[in-house]
Amino acid sequence: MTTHIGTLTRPGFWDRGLLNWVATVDHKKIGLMYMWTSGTFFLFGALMALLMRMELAAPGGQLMHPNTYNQILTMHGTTMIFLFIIPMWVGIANYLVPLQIGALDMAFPRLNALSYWIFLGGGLFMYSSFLAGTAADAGWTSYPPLSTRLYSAGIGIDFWIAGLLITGTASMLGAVNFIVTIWNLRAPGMGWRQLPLLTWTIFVMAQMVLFATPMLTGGLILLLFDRTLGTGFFGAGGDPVLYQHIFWFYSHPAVYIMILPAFGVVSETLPVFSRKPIFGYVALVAATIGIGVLGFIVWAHHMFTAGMDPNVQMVIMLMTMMIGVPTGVKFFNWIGTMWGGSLTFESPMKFSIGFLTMFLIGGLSGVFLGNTPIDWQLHDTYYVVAHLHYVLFGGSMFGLVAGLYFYFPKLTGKMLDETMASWQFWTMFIGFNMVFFPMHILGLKGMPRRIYDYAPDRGWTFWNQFETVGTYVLGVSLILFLWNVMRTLRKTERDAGDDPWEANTLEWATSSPPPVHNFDRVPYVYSERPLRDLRLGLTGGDSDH
Ligand code: HAS
Ligand code: CU
Repeated sequence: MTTHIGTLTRPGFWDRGLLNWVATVDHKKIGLMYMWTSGTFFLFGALMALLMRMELAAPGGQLMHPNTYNQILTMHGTTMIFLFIIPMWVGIANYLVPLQIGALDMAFPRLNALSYWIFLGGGLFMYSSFLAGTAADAGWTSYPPLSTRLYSAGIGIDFWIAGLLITGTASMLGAVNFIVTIWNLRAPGMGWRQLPLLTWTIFVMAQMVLFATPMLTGGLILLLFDRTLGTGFFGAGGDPVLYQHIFWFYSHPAVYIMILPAFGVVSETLPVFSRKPIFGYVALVAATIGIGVLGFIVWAHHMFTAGMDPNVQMVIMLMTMMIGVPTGVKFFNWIGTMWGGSLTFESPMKFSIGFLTMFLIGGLSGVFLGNTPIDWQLHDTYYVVAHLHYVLFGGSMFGLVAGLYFYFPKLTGKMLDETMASWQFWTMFIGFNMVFFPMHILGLKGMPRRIYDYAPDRGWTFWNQFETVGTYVLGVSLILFLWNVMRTLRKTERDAGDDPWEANTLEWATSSPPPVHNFDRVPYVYSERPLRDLRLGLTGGDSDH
Protein backbone atom coordinates (compact mmCIF):
# COMPACT_ATOMS: atom_id res chain seq x y z
CA MET A 1 0.00 0.00 0.00
CA THR A 2 1.58 3.24 -1.09
CA THR A 3 0.49 6.53 0.33
CA HIS A 4 0.65 9.85 -1.36
CA ILE A 5 0.44 12.43 1.31
CA GLY A 6 3.33 14.66 2.19
CA THR A 7 5.90 13.02 4.43
CA LEU A 8 3.93 9.80 4.48
CA THR A 9 5.07 8.84 1.00
CA ARG A 10 7.20 5.72 1.09
CA PRO A 11 8.88 3.76 -1.66
CA GLY A 12 7.61 0.25 -2.32
CA PHE A 13 10.57 -1.43 -0.61
CA TRP A 14 9.36 -0.29 2.79
CA ASP A 15 5.83 -1.44 2.13
CA ARG A 16 6.57 -5.12 2.48
CA GLY A 17 5.70 -7.23 5.56
CA LEU A 18 7.44 -6.28 8.76
CA LEU A 19 9.40 -3.46 7.13
CA ASN A 20 6.10 -1.74 6.70
CA TRP A 21 5.79 -1.62 10.50
CA VAL A 22 9.42 -0.81 11.22
CA ALA A 23 9.47 2.16 8.87
CA THR A 24 5.98 3.44 9.51
CA VAL A 25 5.24 6.99 10.63
CA ASP A 26 1.47 6.45 10.48
CA HIS A 27 -0.02 7.32 13.89
CA LYS A 28 -2.45 4.41 13.65
CA LYS A 29 0.25 1.81 13.16
CA ILE A 30 2.40 3.40 15.84
CA GLY A 31 -0.63 3.35 18.12
CA LEU A 32 -1.14 -0.34 17.43
CA MET A 33 2.54 -1.06 18.08
CA TYR A 34 2.30 0.72 21.44
CA MET A 35 -0.78 -1.30 22.25
CA TRP A 36 0.70 -4.67 21.31
CA THR A 37 3.96 -3.92 23.11
CA SER A 38 2.38 -2.67 26.31
CA GLY A 39 -0.14 -5.55 26.15
CA THR A 40 2.77 -7.99 26.02
CA PHE A 41 4.43 -6.30 28.98
CA PHE A 42 1.08 -6.65 30.76
CA LEU A 43 1.24 -10.43 30.34
CA PHE A 44 4.61 -10.48 32.10
CA GLY A 45 3.28 -8.16 34.82
CA ALA A 46 0.27 -10.45 35.30
CA LEU A 47 2.47 -13.53 35.46
CA MET A 48 4.51 -11.89 38.22
CA ALA A 49 1.30 -11.03 40.08
CA LEU A 50 0.27 -14.67 39.88
CA LEU A 51 3.62 -15.79 41.28
CA MET A 52 3.29 -13.35 44.20
CA ARG A 53 -0.22 -14.56 44.97
CA MET A 54 0.96 -18.19 44.87
CA GLU A 55 3.74 -17.34 47.31
CA LEU A 56 1.33 -15.56 49.66
CA ALA A 57 -1.39 -18.22 49.46
CA ALA A 58 -0.21 -19.76 52.71
CA PRO A 59 2.26 -19.08 55.51
CA GLY A 60 5.75 -20.48 54.95
CA GLY A 61 7.94 -20.39 51.86
CA GLN A 62 6.11 -21.71 48.79
CA LEU A 63 7.92 -21.00 45.59
CA MET A 64 10.81 -18.61 45.78
CA HIS A 65 13.63 -17.04 47.67
CA PRO A 66 12.71 -13.79 49.50
CA ASN A 67 14.99 -11.75 47.28
CA THR A 68 13.39 -13.22 44.17
CA TYR A 69 10.06 -12.14 45.64
CA ASN A 70 11.36 -8.59 46.00
CA GLN A 71 12.48 -8.56 42.39
CA ILE A 72 9.14 -9.87 41.18
CA LEU A 73 7.26 -7.35 43.33
CA THR A 74 9.35 -4.50 41.99
CA MET A 75 9.11 -5.53 38.36
CA HIS A 76 5.38 -6.19 38.66
CA GLY A 77 4.69 -2.64 39.85
CA THR A 78 7.15 -1.05 37.46
CA THR A 79 5.82 -3.01 34.51
CA MET A 80 2.18 -2.29 35.20
CA ILE A 81 2.71 1.45 35.65
CA PHE A 82 5.53 2.37 33.27
CA LEU A 83 5.40 -0.35 30.64
CA PHE A 84 1.70 -1.14 30.56
CA ILE A 85 -0.88 1.44 31.64
CA ILE A 86 0.91 4.64 30.62
CA PRO A 87 2.14 3.40 27.19
CA MET A 88 -1.18 1.63 26.55
CA TRP A 89 -2.95 4.97 26.93
CA VAL A 90 -0.29 6.58 24.75
CA GLY A 91 -1.04 3.93 22.11
CA ILE A 92 -4.78 4.44 22.28
CA ALA A 93 -4.32 8.21 22.18
CA ASN A 94 -1.94 7.89 19.26
CA TYR A 95 -4.54 6.01 17.30
CA LEU A 96 -7.51 8.11 18.28
CA VAL A 97 -6.52 11.72 18.86
CA PRO A 98 -5.80 12.60 15.20
CA LEU A 99 -9.04 10.82 14.23
CA GLN A 100 -11.07 12.56 16.92
CA ILE A 101 -9.88 15.98 15.82
CA GLY A 102 -10.11 15.24 12.10
CA ALA A 103 -6.36 15.42 11.45
CA LEU A 104 -4.24 13.62 8.90
CA ASP A 105 -1.67 12.43 11.41
CA MET A 106 0.17 13.64 14.50
CA ALA A 107 1.97 16.96 14.14
CA PHE A 108 5.40 15.28 14.10
CA PRO A 109 5.00 11.80 12.61
CA ARG A 110 8.70 10.94 12.68
CA LEU A 111 9.08 12.06 16.27
CA ASN A 112 6.10 9.89 17.02
CA ALA A 113 7.82 6.83 15.58
CA LEU A 114 10.99 7.73 17.44
CA SER A 115 9.05 7.91 20.73
CA TYR A 116 7.75 4.40 20.21
CA TRP A 117 11.16 2.91 19.44
CA ILE A 118 12.74 4.65 22.41
CA PHE A 119 9.97 3.32 24.63
CA LEU A 120 10.49 -0.22 23.33
CA GLY A 121 14.25 0.07 23.86
CA GLY A 122 13.80 1.33 27.42
CA GLY A 123 11.40 -1.47 28.32
CA LEU A 124 13.62 -4.17 26.85
CA PHE A 125 16.66 -2.66 28.50
CA MET A 126 14.99 -2.80 31.90
CA TYR A 127 13.89 -6.40 31.35
CA SER A 128 17.36 -7.43 30.22
CA SER A 129 18.41 -7.14 33.89
CA PHE A 130 16.67 -10.48 34.39
CA LEU A 131 19.19 -11.94 31.94
CA ALA A 132 22.03 -10.27 33.82
CA GLY A 133 20.95 -12.21 36.91
CA THR A 134 19.23 -9.64 39.12
CA ALA A 135 16.35 -7.31 38.52
CA ALA A 136 15.62 -4.26 40.67
CA ASP A 137 14.44 -5.25 44.15
CA ALA A 138 13.59 -2.07 46.07
CA GLY A 139 9.93 -1.70 45.06
CA TRP A 140 8.57 0.45 42.25
CA THR A 141 9.34 3.50 44.42
CA SER A 142 13.00 2.51 44.87
CA TYR A 143 13.46 4.48 48.08
CA PRO A 144 16.99 4.96 49.33
CA PRO A 145 18.59 3.58 51.44
CA LEU A 146 17.02 0.34 50.12
CA SER A 147 18.04 1.32 46.62
CA THR A 148 21.61 2.28 47.51
CA ARG A 149 24.55 0.06 46.66
CA LEU A 150 24.82 -0.85 50.32
CA TYR A 151 21.49 -2.70 50.31
CA SER A 152 21.18 -3.63 46.66
CA ALA A 153 24.58 -4.35 45.24
CA GLY A 154 23.48 -6.11 42.03
CA ILE A 155 23.08 -4.47 38.66
CA GLY A 156 19.26 -4.52 38.80
CA ILE A 157 18.56 -1.03 40.11
CA ASP A 158 21.04 0.52 37.68
CA PHE A 159 19.16 -1.13 34.82
CA TRP A 160 15.90 -0.01 36.36
CA ILE A 161 17.07 3.61 36.55
CA ALA A 162 18.45 3.64 33.02
CA GLY A 163 15.31 1.92 31.68
CA LEU A 164 13.10 4.55 33.29
CA LEU A 165 15.27 7.37 32.00
CA ILE A 166 14.85 5.99 28.49
CA THR A 167 11.10 5.41 28.68
CA GLY A 168 10.71 8.82 30.37
CA THR A 169 12.37 10.42 27.36
CA ALA A 170 9.88 8.69 25.10
CA SER A 171 7.00 9.97 27.25
CA MET A 172 8.18 13.56 27.07
CA LEU A 173 8.65 13.45 23.30
CA GLY A 174 5.19 11.95 22.95
CA ALA A 175 3.69 14.61 25.21
CA VAL A 176 5.09 17.43 23.10
CA ASN A 177 3.64 15.77 20.04
CA PHE A 178 0.15 15.44 21.56
CA ILE A 179 0.10 19.03 22.77
CA VAL A 180 1.15 20.47 19.41
CA THR A 181 -1.20 18.16 17.52
CA ILE A 182 -4.24 19.05 19.58
CA TRP A 183 -3.35 22.70 19.59
CA ASN A 184 -2.81 23.05 15.87
CA LEU A 185 -4.44 20.31 13.84
CA ARG A 186 -8.10 20.49 14.81
CA ALA A 187 -10.71 20.24 12.07
CA PRO A 188 -12.32 23.41 10.76
CA GLY A 189 -14.92 24.59 13.24
CA MET A 190 -13.50 22.60 16.17
CA GLY A 191 -12.71 25.09 18.92
CA TRP A 192 -11.84 24.14 22.49
CA ARG A 193 -15.56 23.94 23.26
CA GLN A 194 -16.05 21.26 20.58
CA LEU A 195 -12.99 19.17 21.42
CA PRO A 196 -13.98 15.55 22.21
CA LEU A 197 -13.64 14.78 25.91
CA LEU A 198 -11.18 11.92 25.40
CA THR A 199 -8.91 14.30 23.51
CA TRP A 200 -9.33 16.87 26.29
CA THR A 201 -8.07 14.37 28.87
CA ILE A 202 -5.11 13.47 26.64
CA PHE A 203 -4.32 17.16 26.26
CA VAL A 204 -4.20 17.67 30.03
CA MET A 205 -2.43 14.37 30.59
CA ALA A 206 0.29 15.31 28.09
CA GLN A 207 0.95 18.54 29.95
CA MET A 208 1.20 16.68 33.23
CA VAL A 209 3.71 14.31 31.63
CA LEU A 210 5.71 17.25 30.35
CA PHE A 211 5.87 19.04 33.70
CA ALA A 212 6.28 16.04 35.99
CA THR A 213 8.66 13.71 34.16
CA PRO A 214 11.75 15.99 34.27
CA MET A 215 11.55 15.83 38.06
CA LEU A 216 11.77 12.04 38.01
CA THR A 217 14.59 12.25 35.48
CA GLY A 218 16.58 14.51 37.79
CA GLY A 219 15.95 12.34 40.83
CA LEU A 220 16.90 9.15 39.03
CA ILE A 221 20.14 10.63 37.73
CA LEU A 222 21.12 11.66 41.26
CA LEU A 223 20.26 8.18 42.52
CA LEU A 224 22.38 6.68 39.76
CA PHE A 225 25.27 8.97 40.77
CA ASP A 226 24.91 7.80 44.36
CA ARG A 227 25.10 4.19 43.20
CA THR A 228 27.86 4.47 40.66
CA LEU A 229 29.97 7.53 41.53
CA GLY A 230 29.70 7.36 45.30
CA THR A 231 28.02 10.75 45.69
CA GLY A 232 25.79 11.31 48.71
CA PHE A 233 22.61 12.97 47.54
CA PHE A 234 20.24 10.46 49.11
CA GLY A 235 22.48 7.71 50.48
CA ALA A 236 25.43 7.99 52.85
CA GLY A 237 25.39 11.50 54.30
CA GLY A 238 22.53 12.57 52.07
CA ASP A 239 18.81 12.94 52.64
CA PRO A 240 16.61 9.96 51.73
CA VAL A 241 13.47 12.04 52.33
CA LEU A 242 14.56 14.39 49.55
CA TYR A 243 14.31 11.42 47.17
CA GLN A 244 10.76 10.80 48.36
CA HIS A 245 9.79 14.40 47.61
CA ILE A 246 11.29 14.23 44.13
CA PHE A 247 9.84 10.82 43.41
CA TRP A 248 6.30 11.75 44.45
CA PHE A 249 6.41 15.11 42.76
CA TYR A 250 6.48 12.99 39.62
CA SER A 251 4.57 9.93 40.75
CA HIS A 252 1.54 11.57 42.24
CA PRO A 253 0.78 13.41 38.98
CA ALA A 254 1.58 10.08 37.31
CA VAL A 255 -1.42 8.45 38.98
CA TYR A 256 -3.67 11.04 37.38
CA ILE A 257 -1.80 10.55 34.12
CA MET A 258 -3.03 6.96 34.35
CA ILE A 259 -6.62 7.79 35.27
CA LEU A 260 -7.42 10.85 33.12
CA PRO A 261 -7.66 8.92 29.82
CA ALA A 262 -10.02 6.46 31.57
CA PHE A 263 -12.15 9.47 32.53
CA GLY A 264 -11.99 10.42 28.86
CA VAL A 265 -13.13 7.01 27.66
CA VAL A 266 -16.17 6.86 29.91
CA SER A 267 -17.04 10.43 28.96
CA GLU A 268 -17.24 9.09 25.38
CA THR A 269 -19.07 5.82 26.10
CA LEU A 270 -21.68 6.92 28.65
CA PRO A 271 -23.50 9.38 26.35
CA VAL A 272 -23.46 6.87 23.49
CA PHE A 273 -24.97 4.02 25.51
CA SER A 274 -27.38 6.33 27.34
CA ARG A 275 -28.47 7.95 24.07
CA LYS A 276 -28.15 11.38 25.62
CA PRO A 277 -25.70 14.25 25.30
CA ILE A 278 -22.95 14.39 27.89
CA PHE A 279 -24.18 16.18 30.97
CA GLY A 280 -22.05 19.20 31.84
CA TYR A 281 -19.40 19.28 29.11
CA VAL A 282 -17.84 22.50 30.42
CA ALA A 283 -17.83 21.25 34.00
CA LEU A 284 -16.12 18.04 32.88
CA VAL A 285 -13.41 19.98 31.07
CA ALA A 286 -12.95 22.33 34.03
CA ALA A 287 -12.70 19.34 36.37
CA THR A 288 -10.07 17.73 34.13
CA ILE A 289 -7.98 20.88 34.26
CA GLY A 290 -8.61 21.20 38.00
CA ILE A 291 -7.34 17.67 38.59
CA GLY A 292 -4.34 18.43 36.41
CA VAL A 293 -3.43 21.45 38.56
CA LEU A 294 -4.28 20.02 42.00
CA GLY A 295 -2.43 16.84 41.09
CA PHE A 296 0.81 18.77 41.44
CA ILE A 297 0.31 19.95 45.02
CA VAL A 298 -0.64 16.86 46.97
CA TRP A 299 2.43 14.66 46.51
CA ALA A 300 3.45 14.72 50.16
CA HIS A 301 0.40 12.65 51.20
CA HIS A 302 2.63 9.68 50.40
CA MET A 303 5.06 10.82 53.08
CA PHE A 304 2.91 11.59 56.13
CA THR A 305 4.89 9.08 58.18
CA ALA A 306 8.32 10.19 56.95
CA GLY A 307 8.60 12.83 59.64
CA MET A 308 6.94 16.03 58.49
CA ASP A 309 5.93 19.24 60.20
CA PRO A 310 2.30 18.83 61.36
CA ASN A 311 1.34 22.16 59.79
CA VAL A 312 2.61 20.98 56.42
CA GLN A 313 0.71 17.74 56.92
CA MET A 314 -2.44 19.73 57.54
CA VAL A 315 -2.04 21.71 54.30
CA ILE A 316 -1.34 18.59 52.27
CA MET A 317 -4.30 16.86 53.86
CA LEU A 318 -6.63 19.71 52.87
CA MET A 319 -5.26 19.76 49.33
CA THR A 320 -5.76 16.02 49.12
CA MET A 321 -9.38 16.33 50.23
CA MET A 322 -9.85 19.06 47.63
CA ILE A 323 -8.89 16.83 44.75
CA GLY A 324 -12.00 14.78 45.53
CA VAL A 325 -14.07 17.80 44.46
CA PRO A 326 -13.27 17.93 40.71
CA THR A 327 -13.35 14.14 40.67
CA GLY A 328 -16.76 14.27 42.33
CA VAL A 329 -17.90 16.85 39.76
CA LYS A 330 -17.03 14.33 37.07
CA PHE A 331 -18.84 11.60 38.89
CA PHE A 332 -22.07 13.51 39.21
CA ASN A 333 -21.87 14.56 35.57
CA TRP A 334 -21.51 10.95 34.48
CA ILE A 335 -24.48 10.01 36.62
CA GLY A 336 -26.36 12.99 35.17
CA THR A 337 -25.53 11.70 31.69
CA MET A 338 -27.07 8.31 32.41
CA TRP A 339 -30.03 9.73 34.34
CA GLY A 340 -33.26 9.21 32.40
CA GLY A 341 -31.39 7.93 29.33
CA SER A 342 -32.30 4.81 27.34
CA LEU A 343 -29.45 2.73 28.66
CA THR A 344 -28.19 -0.30 26.76
CA PHE A 345 -25.56 -2.60 28.15
CA GLU A 346 -23.20 -3.57 25.37
CA SER A 347 -19.70 -4.51 26.49
CA PRO A 348 -18.22 -0.96 26.54
CA MET A 349 -21.08 0.14 28.80
CA LYS A 350 -20.67 -2.82 31.14
CA PHE A 351 -17.01 -1.98 31.66
CA SER A 352 -17.80 1.73 32.00
CA ILE A 353 -20.22 0.98 34.80
CA GLY A 354 -17.61 -1.38 36.28
CA PHE A 355 -15.26 1.59 36.15
CA LEU A 356 -17.72 3.93 37.88
CA THR A 357 -18.44 1.59 40.77
CA MET A 358 -14.92 0.29 41.34
CA PHE A 359 -13.18 3.62 40.94
CA LEU A 360 -15.61 5.12 43.46
CA ILE A 361 -14.46 2.62 46.08
CA GLY A 362 -10.83 3.40 45.29
CA GLY A 363 -11.41 7.15 45.36
CA LEU A 364 -13.11 6.97 48.73
CA SER A 365 -10.35 4.85 50.28
CA GLY A 366 -7.98 7.51 48.91
CA VAL A 367 -9.88 10.16 50.86
CA PHE A 368 -9.49 8.06 54.01
CA LEU A 369 -5.75 7.71 53.39
CA GLY A 370 -5.49 11.45 52.83
CA ASN A 371 -6.51 11.96 56.46
CA THR A 372 -3.26 12.12 58.36
CA PRO A 373 -4.36 10.27 61.52
CA ILE A 374 -5.81 7.46 59.45
CA ASP A 375 -2.74 7.33 57.23
CA TRP A 376 -0.42 7.06 60.25
CA GLN A 377 -2.24 3.80 61.00
CA LEU A 378 -2.59 2.46 57.49
CA HIS A 379 0.56 3.60 55.70
CA ASP A 380 2.59 0.66 54.36
CA THR A 381 -0.21 -1.82 55.02
CA TYR A 382 -2.29 -3.79 52.55
CA TYR A 383 -4.97 -1.11 52.82
CA VAL A 384 -2.81 1.05 50.55
CA VAL A 385 -2.41 -1.90 48.19
CA ALA A 386 -6.21 -2.20 48.12
CA HIS A 387 -6.60 1.53 47.38
CA LEU A 388 -4.05 1.57 44.59
CA HIS A 389 -5.60 -1.44 42.89
CA TYR A 390 -9.15 -0.08 43.14
CA VAL A 391 -8.05 3.07 41.35
CA LEU A 392 -5.55 1.52 38.95
CA PHE A 393 -7.29 -1.77 38.15
CA GLY A 394 -10.87 -0.80 39.04
CA GLY A 395 -10.31 2.61 37.45
CA SER A 396 -7.65 2.69 34.76
CA MET A 397 -7.98 -0.97 33.75
CA PHE A 398 -11.79 -1.11 33.61
CA GLY A 399 -11.74 2.17 31.67
CA LEU A 400 -9.11 0.75 29.37
CA VAL A 401 -11.06 -2.42 28.65
CA ALA A 402 -14.20 -0.33 28.07
CA GLY A 403 -12.17 1.65 25.54
CA LEU A 404 -10.80 -1.48 23.88
CA TYR A 405 -14.30 -2.93 23.39
CA PHE A 406 -15.61 0.43 22.21
CA TYR A 407 -12.86 1.11 19.68
CA PHE A 408 -12.02 -2.43 18.55
CA PRO A 409 -14.53 -2.23 15.65
CA LYS A 410 -12.97 1.07 14.54
CA LEU A 411 -9.45 -0.37 14.67
CA THR A 412 -10.26 -3.61 12.87
CA GLY A 413 -13.64 -3.31 11.18
CA LYS A 414 -14.77 -6.34 13.20
CA MET A 415 -17.09 -6.75 16.17
CA LEU A 416 -15.95 -8.72 19.21
CA ASP A 417 -18.25 -11.47 20.44
CA GLU A 418 -20.67 -9.99 22.99
CA THR A 419 -21.43 -13.23 24.84
CA MET A 420 -17.78 -13.83 25.52
CA ALA A 421 -17.40 -10.19 26.46
CA SER A 422 -20.15 -10.61 29.01
CA TRP A 423 -18.42 -13.65 30.52
CA GLN A 424 -15.21 -11.71 30.55
CA PHE A 425 -16.84 -8.80 32.33
CA TRP A 426 -18.34 -10.91 35.10
CA THR A 427 -15.19 -12.97 35.69
CA MET A 428 -13.14 -9.77 35.77
CA PHE A 429 -15.57 -7.99 38.08
CA ILE A 430 -15.90 -10.91 40.51
CA GLY A 431 -12.22 -11.92 40.34
CA PHE A 432 -11.09 -8.34 40.86
CA ASN A 433 -13.21 -7.90 43.96
CA MET A 434 -12.12 -11.29 45.31
CA VAL A 435 -8.47 -10.36 45.00
CA PHE A 436 -8.52 -6.78 46.14
CA PHE A 437 -11.45 -6.20 48.49
CA PRO A 438 -10.05 -8.41 51.27
CA MET A 439 -6.85 -6.38 51.10
CA HIS A 440 -8.73 -3.63 52.95
CA ILE A 441 -9.47 -6.11 55.74
CA LEU A 442 -5.91 -7.43 55.81
CA GLY A 443 -4.58 -3.88 55.94
CA LEU A 444 -6.83 -3.02 58.86
CA LYS A 445 -5.61 -6.21 60.55
CA GLY A 446 -2.08 -4.85 60.22
CA MET A 447 -0.66 -6.89 57.35
CA PRO A 448 2.27 -4.85 55.96
CA ARG A 449 2.72 -4.52 52.20
CA ARG A 450 5.81 -5.89 50.45
CA ILE A 451 6.28 -9.01 52.60
CA TYR A 452 6.91 -12.43 51.12
CA ASP A 453 5.70 -14.42 54.10
CA TYR A 454 3.65 -14.14 57.29
CA ALA A 455 3.22 -16.15 60.48
CA PRO A 456 0.26 -18.57 60.69
CA ASP A 457 -0.97 -17.09 63.98
CA ARG A 458 -1.62 -13.60 62.59
CA GLY A 459 -5.08 -14.42 61.29
CA TRP A 460 -4.21 -13.39 57.75
CA THR A 461 -4.25 -16.83 56.13
CA PHE A 462 -7.90 -17.15 55.10
CA TRP A 463 -8.16 -13.89 53.17
CA ASN A 464 -4.81 -14.48 51.52
CA GLN A 465 -6.00 -17.85 50.29
CA PHE A 466 -9.24 -16.31 49.13
CA GLU A 467 -7.33 -13.66 47.16
CA THR A 468 -5.19 -16.27 45.48
CA VAL A 469 -8.33 -18.09 44.31
CA GLY A 470 -9.61 -14.74 43.00
CA THR A 471 -6.41 -14.40 40.98
CA TYR A 472 -7.31 -17.59 39.10
CA VAL A 473 -10.75 -16.14 38.33
CA LEU A 474 -9.02 -13.04 36.94
CA GLY A 475 -6.79 -15.36 34.91
CA VAL A 476 -9.90 -16.92 33.33
CA SER A 477 -11.14 -13.45 32.43
CA LEU A 478 -7.84 -12.59 30.77
CA ILE A 479 -7.87 -15.80 28.74
CA LEU A 480 -11.44 -15.09 27.61
CA PHE A 481 -10.40 -11.64 26.44
CA LEU A 482 -7.35 -12.88 24.53
CA TRP A 483 -9.42 -15.66 22.99
CA ASN A 484 -12.12 -13.23 21.91
CA VAL A 485 -9.56 -10.85 20.38
CA MET A 486 -7.63 -13.56 18.54
CA ARG A 487 -10.76 -15.25 17.25
CA THR A 488 -12.21 -11.98 16.01
CA LEU A 489 -8.97 -10.89 14.35
CA ARG A 490 -8.97 -14.15 12.39
CA LYS A 491 -12.50 -13.57 11.09
CA THR A 492 -12.44 -12.57 7.46
CA GLU A 493 -15.62 -10.57 7.09
CA ARG A 494 -15.70 -6.99 8.31
CA ASP A 495 -19.06 -6.71 10.02
CA ALA A 496 -18.66 -3.51 11.99
CA GLY A 497 -19.38 -0.73 9.51
CA ASP A 498 -18.16 2.82 10.06
CA ASP A 499 -20.24 3.63 13.10
CA PRO A 500 -21.53 0.51 14.88
CA TRP A 501 -22.50 2.23 18.15
CA GLU A 502 -24.11 5.36 16.62
CA ALA A 503 -21.46 7.44 18.30
CA ASN A 504 -20.83 11.17 18.36
CA THR A 505 -17.28 12.04 17.41
CA LEU A 506 -15.34 12.35 14.15
CA GLU A 507 -13.41 9.07 14.35
CA TRP A 508 -16.68 7.32 13.48
CA ALA A 509 -17.08 9.37 10.30
CA THR A 510 -14.39 7.47 8.46
CA SER A 511 -14.16 3.81 7.47
CA SER A 512 -13.22 1.01 9.86
CA PRO A 513 -10.25 0.63 9.86
CA PRO A 514 -9.55 4.15 8.61
CA PRO A 515 -7.53 4.70 5.42
CA VAL A 516 -3.90 5.78 5.76
CA HIS A 517 -4.88 9.41 5.27
CA ASN A 518 -7.71 9.05 7.85
CA PHE A 519 -10.47 10.96 6.07
CA ASP A 520 -11.53 11.37 2.47
CA ARG A 521 -13.35 14.45 3.61
CA VAL A 522 -13.39 16.12 7.01
CA PRO A 523 -16.81 17.52 7.85
CA TYR A 524 -17.12 21.01 9.28
CA VAL A 525 -17.59 20.80 13.05
CA TYR A 526 -20.51 22.69 14.58
CA SER A 527 -20.83 21.10 18.03
CA GLU A 528 -19.13 18.57 20.29
CA ARG A 529 -21.23 15.89 18.57
CA PRO A 530 -20.37 16.38 14.89
CA LEU A 531 -21.35 12.89 13.87
CA ARG A 532 -24.79 13.09 15.37
CA ASP A 533 -25.21 16.44 13.63
CA LEU A 534 -24.41 14.72 10.36
CA ARG A 535 -26.73 11.79 11.04
CA LEU A 536 -29.63 14.04 11.85
CA GLY A 537 -28.83 16.48 9.04
CA LEU A 538 -28.41 19.32 11.53
CA THR A 539 -25.54 20.86 9.61
CA GLY A 540 -27.41 22.00 6.54
CA GLY A 541 -26.34 19.14 4.27
CA ASP A 542 -22.65 19.74 4.56
CA SER A 543 -21.92 16.09 4.04
CA ASP A 544 -22.99 13.10 1.97
CA HIS A 545 -23.46 10.79 5.01
FE1 HAS B 1 -4.14 7.43 45.65
C1 HAS B 1 -1.59 6.07 47.51
C2 HAS B 1 -4.97 9.51 48.22
C3 HAS B 1 -6.61 8.88 43.70
C4 HAS B 1 -2.99 5.70 42.90
N1 HAS B 1 -2.62 6.14 45.27
C5 HAS B 1 -1.70 5.67 46.18
C6 HAS B 1 -0.83 4.72 45.55
C7 HAS B 1 -1.20 4.64 44.24
C8 HAS B 1 -2.32 5.53 44.08
C9 HAS B 1 -0.54 3.83 43.14
O1 HAS B 1 -3.60 10.54 50.77
C10 HAS B 1 0.27 3.91 46.25
C11 HAS B 1 1.65 4.40 45.96
C12 HAS B 1 2.64 3.53 46.65
O2 HAS B 1 3.06 2.52 46.06
O3 HAS B 1 3.01 3.83 47.80
N2 HAS B 1 -5.55 8.89 45.92
C13 HAS B 1 -5.73 9.60 47.05
C14 HAS B 1 -6.87 10.52 46.89
C15 HAS B 1 -7.31 10.33 45.60
C16 HAS B 1 -6.47 9.32 45.01
C17 HAS B 1 -7.45 11.45 47.90
N3 HAS B 1 -4.70 7.31 43.68
C18 HAS B 1 -5.72 8.00 43.09
C19 HAS B 1 -5.79 7.67 41.69
C20 HAS B 1 -4.76 6.78 41.45
C21 HAS B 1 -4.09 6.57 42.72
C22 HAS B 1 -6.81 8.24 40.72
C23 HAS B 1 -4.35 6.08 40.20
C24 HAS B 1 -5.10 5.84 39.18
N4 HAS B 1 -3.44 7.72 47.50
C25 HAS B 1 -3.87 8.66 48.38
C26 HAS B 1 -3.01 8.65 49.58
C27 HAS B 1 -2.03 7.67 49.36
C28 HAS B 1 -2.34 7.10 48.05
C29 HAS B 1 -3.12 9.48 50.76
C30 HAS B 1 -0.86 7.30 50.29
C31 HAS B 1 -1.17 6.17 51.18
C32 HAS B 1 0.05 5.72 51.92
O4 HAS B 1 0.02 5.78 53.15
O5 HAS B 1 1.03 5.31 51.32
C33 HAS B 1 -8.44 11.10 44.94
O6 HAS B 1 -8.05 11.60 43.70
C34 HAS B 1 -9.68 10.31 44.82
C35 HAS B 1 -10.84 11.17 44.39
C36 HAS B 1 -12.09 10.39 44.07
C37 HAS B 1 -13.16 10.27 44.88
C38 HAS B 1 -14.36 9.49 44.44
C39 HAS B 1 -15.38 10.27 43.63
C40 HAS B 1 -15.87 11.49 44.32
C41 HAS B 1 -17.13 11.72 44.71
C42 HAS B 1 -17.45 13.00 45.41
C43 HAS B 1 -17.93 12.87 46.83
C44 HAS B 1 -16.87 12.41 47.76
C45 HAS B 1 -16.29 13.17 48.73
C46 HAS B 1 -15.30 12.51 49.65
C47 HAS B 1 -16.59 14.62 48.88
C48 HAS B 1 -13.22 10.89 46.23
C49 HAS B 1 -18.26 10.76 44.47
C50 HAS B 1 -15.67 12.53 51.14
C51 HAS B 1 -16.53 11.42 51.56
C52 HAS B 1 -16.26 10.29 52.27
C53 HAS B 1 -17.37 9.31 52.50
C54 HAS B 1 -14.95 9.86 52.76
CU1 CU C 1 -0.84 10.47 45.57
